[in-house]
Amino acid sequence: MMLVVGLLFFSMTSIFANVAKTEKIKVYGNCGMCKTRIEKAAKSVQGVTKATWDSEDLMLTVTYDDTKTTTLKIEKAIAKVGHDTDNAKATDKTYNALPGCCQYDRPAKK
Ligand SMILES: [Cu+2]
Repeated sequence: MMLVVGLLFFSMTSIFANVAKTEKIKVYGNCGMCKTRIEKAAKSVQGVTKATWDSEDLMLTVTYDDTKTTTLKIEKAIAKVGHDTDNAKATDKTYNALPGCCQYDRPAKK
């Protein structure tokens, strides 16, 4: 009986452990408009439940289901709307199309 309960508990915790993962991703941007754009892009990714970007330290705190998406997918979605991350870069065209106040200093290209 103890073994069954133990096994059940173990399998339940391992399921829950996969449901929501919270990570911080560096996203380059400037202002409140950037914040809205970045958070909207992150939340448009399937599996993302929460996304909050801080314009002070440029960190996006994102909560997602890691069976549905990865941080790289989220970073690519953000790069698509014009914001660089350490693993995904926006195209020059997308970057240049951003409003002037949003044209943040880009990290040096590797
Ligand atoms: Cu902006």
